[in-house]
Amino acid sequence: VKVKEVVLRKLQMRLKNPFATSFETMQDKTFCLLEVIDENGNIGWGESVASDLPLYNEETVKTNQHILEDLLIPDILGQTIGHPDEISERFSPIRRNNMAKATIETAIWDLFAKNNRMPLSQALGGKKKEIQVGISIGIQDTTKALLNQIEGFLTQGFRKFKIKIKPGKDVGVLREVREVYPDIPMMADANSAYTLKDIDHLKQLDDLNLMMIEQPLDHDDIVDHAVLQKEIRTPICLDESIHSVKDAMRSHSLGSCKIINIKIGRVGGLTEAKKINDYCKQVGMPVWCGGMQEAGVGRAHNIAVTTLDQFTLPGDTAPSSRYWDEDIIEPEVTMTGGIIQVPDKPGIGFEVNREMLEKFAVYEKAFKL
Ligand code: OSB
Ligand code: MG
Repeated sequence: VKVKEVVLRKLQMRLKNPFATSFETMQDKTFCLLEVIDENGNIGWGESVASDLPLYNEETVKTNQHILEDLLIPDILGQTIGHPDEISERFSPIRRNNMAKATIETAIWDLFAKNNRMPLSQALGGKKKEIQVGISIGIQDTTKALLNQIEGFLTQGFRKFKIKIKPGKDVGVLREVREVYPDIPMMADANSAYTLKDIDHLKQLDDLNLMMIEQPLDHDDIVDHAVLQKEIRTPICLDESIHSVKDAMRSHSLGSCKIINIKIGRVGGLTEAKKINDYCKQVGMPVWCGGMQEAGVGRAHNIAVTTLDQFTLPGDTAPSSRYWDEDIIEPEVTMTGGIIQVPDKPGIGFEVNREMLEKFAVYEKAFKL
């Protein structure tokens, strides 16, 4: 792959409904979308999962723009890249900024797969032809509203129900849901809303037959999580705390979690995601693909990575209609009975709809040799 031109766009899209977590309520989403063009005129796409405010991690749309425009784009422009696995090594002197790095890295994976006329899933070594899909449900004002949401998503066939929680909207709410739905595959995501002072409170989750609790403690912690995991039976799944395969190794040896949520952006790209897949397979730790309310390009990369063999649990890869009236890709991602078919076209397997780019772009800058 020889990189001839890169176009950075910022897109602003309105979510169908506001989405509430323990750290924010999001209605409008701004994100960076990267188009990487090679000497043959092939195009690769990458979508950043950073948003306006640094509330999930430290990155934002503006820090992405800085890192991409001033450092990463100039670094790859004009370069010939033999294999996308080289990119993460190449970017490693720059600390963190994993979401910015993943934006380019994923675009180059797409380009690499297209140049080799193979689906991205296959280029990554993924074998699944279809993937199981779960749904992430934001914090609702009332339990009745939550039950209504679950009912609708059950009808659509989702295979895992992840319910966002925070102090005051946790054990009681989940208990009511369990009474109505004794058997659904259910889990909770706290997005770091608790501390070790809440151990006795969190122990009550053990009666609810949850698949896991995601990131109950600090975003940067793997020590307290190990303490908590010894006290509760419910498996802990780490999200925010895992940025690399080394973090996965350390968390495994400390006993900080039993499951890992892999987000391509958070770990700096597909090569690192693959490494985590391979390590977790070795030690028997299940993984699944997390979501960041991506538009179609990000979701397409998520579908591809989910085809790797250790992604044994349904991911947060709900179809386009979950968040968007109009998505930026064609065809939209669709789901039947909780299953998404993995595309068999080259690269991410979806086309970007240029009309939608026109409609949603609030910024565009081209970088040429
Ligand atoms: O913690 O997984 C999370 C969305 C924004 C930030 C963090 C998270 C989430 C989700 C949404 O849970 C999952 C999805 O994309 O549907
Ligand atoms: Mg999470």
